[in-house]
Order: sequence, then structure tokens, then C-alpha cells
Amino acid sequence: MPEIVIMKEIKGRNEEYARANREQYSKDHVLAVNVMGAPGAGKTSFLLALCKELGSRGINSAVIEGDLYSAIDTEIFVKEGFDSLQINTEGECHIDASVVRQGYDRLGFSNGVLFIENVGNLICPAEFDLGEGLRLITASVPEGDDKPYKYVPMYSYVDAVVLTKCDLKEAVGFDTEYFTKGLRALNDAPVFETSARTEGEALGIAEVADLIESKYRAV
Ligand SMILES: Nc1nc2c(ncn2[C@@H]2O[C@H](COP(=O)(O)OP(=O)(O)O)[C@@H](O)[C@H]2O)c(=O)[nH]1
Ligand SMILES: [Mg+2]
Ligand SMILES: [Zn+2]
Repeated sequence: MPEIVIMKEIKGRNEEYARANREQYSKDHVLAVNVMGAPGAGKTSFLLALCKELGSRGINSAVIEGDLYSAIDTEIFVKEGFDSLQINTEGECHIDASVVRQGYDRLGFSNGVLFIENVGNLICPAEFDLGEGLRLITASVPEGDDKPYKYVPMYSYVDAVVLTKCDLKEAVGFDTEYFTKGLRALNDAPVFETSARTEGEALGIAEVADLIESKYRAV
């Protein structure tokens, strides 16, 4: 059974915890990546493929998982040999910098990339800085191409957009141009087209790994 940290009410201000986290990641030579997206967007599937790709490049990854309940996602990473720890919010719809710090201290990770899979939610995770060095959103094509027009705070907040489940693009009629137009009104974040469900190698993961690797090398 993986270790589970239960989130309690926030003590003190989130920004102070976020600042302290940022300092600690820097000392530990860690690039922290806050991965946000809707429930079922493919965050875990994408992260597993990405962690494996980074591993093949000699870069260590660890994953902190945020969910209301269960340790299902953490078990996936532990089974694959990655350091992983579960946060359960028990009802709260985001994780905060304070609970991430508790998880991070228990993980004891350094010299690598720490992925923080946020609670599936396109709204309030954009209000809680976790001290990360990079913010990603996984946007799955079945969610629809209009989401940047509707979830403006989230699509303004992120540094990069990972389109997931691109194998379903034609089936769901996803218009990448329309999606990107909405995004560009808010943000110049790069857009990566990926799929974790293609025959053989996952699609587009190497390109995201290039971005992560360059950010990590600059930590
Ligand atoms: N077709 C397709 N399905 C995917 C892909 N990635 C994930 N899924 C499926 O989408 C569902 C949710 O994936 P998961 O990674 O658990 O999403 P999360 O809730 O955002 O972490 C699962 O049934 C996955 O098998 C993909 O690239 N293509
Ligand atoms: Mg997940
Ligand atoms: Zn919330």
C-alpha cells in the first residue's frame, strides 16, 4: 500500500508555502511540474509515458498524486519503479502548497523532475501556486475544442498545453485551429499533440520530454 498524506485545512498563506517550496526545489536540484486537467483527461497515462521517456534519457522522475480518495494512480507509478506518494484531499477540489510540501518531505526526492498530478479540475487549481517551475495542462480532445474560451483562468495560468488522446481527434471532430485561436487570445504557451494509445510508441511524448529536459537542465 503506498503512503498516503491526508490534506488538512490550510494553515497560513499558500503563497508563503509556495515560496518555501520553490526555494527547497532549487536547493535539491528539482524541477517541479504542476500537471492540471479535467478528470479523465489522461494525466496519469501521459505522465507514465513521459516518466519512462525521461528515464531513457537518464533523468529521474518522481510523482506526487492528488486525488480526493484512493491510491490507484500512485500504485501505477510504484509498480513501474518510480518514487510516488499519494495525497488524498477527502473532498477538497485542489491541492495546496502546504500538503505538497508534506508529501515532498516524505518522498525524500532530489536531482530530478517532480511531477505533481493535481486533482482533476479546470477551476481552482489555477488559484494555488505549489511552488512549481512549470505548469502543464493536459487537455483531452474529447473534452472539446472550446475549452480555452470557457476556462480562461486555467488556460491563462499554464506554461504549456498537452493535447491528449489525439488518436480520437477525427472521431470527436476536434478542431485544433479553433482551440489554438482561443488559447492564443490568452497565452503563447506551446501546444503538444500526444497520444498514449497508439500502436508501439506513444505519440508526441518525446517533444514534451525535450521541453522538460531543457527546463530541468536550467534548474
Ligand atoms: N484513446 C485514448 N485513451 C486514453 C489516452 N490516454 C488515456 N486514455 C484513457 O482515458 C482514461 C483516463 O486516463 P487517465 O490517465 O487515468 O486520466 P486522468 O484521470 O486524467 O489521470 C483511461 O481509460 C485511459 O486509458 C489516449 O491517449 N488515448
Ligand atoms: Mg490520474
Ligand atoms: Zn478547489
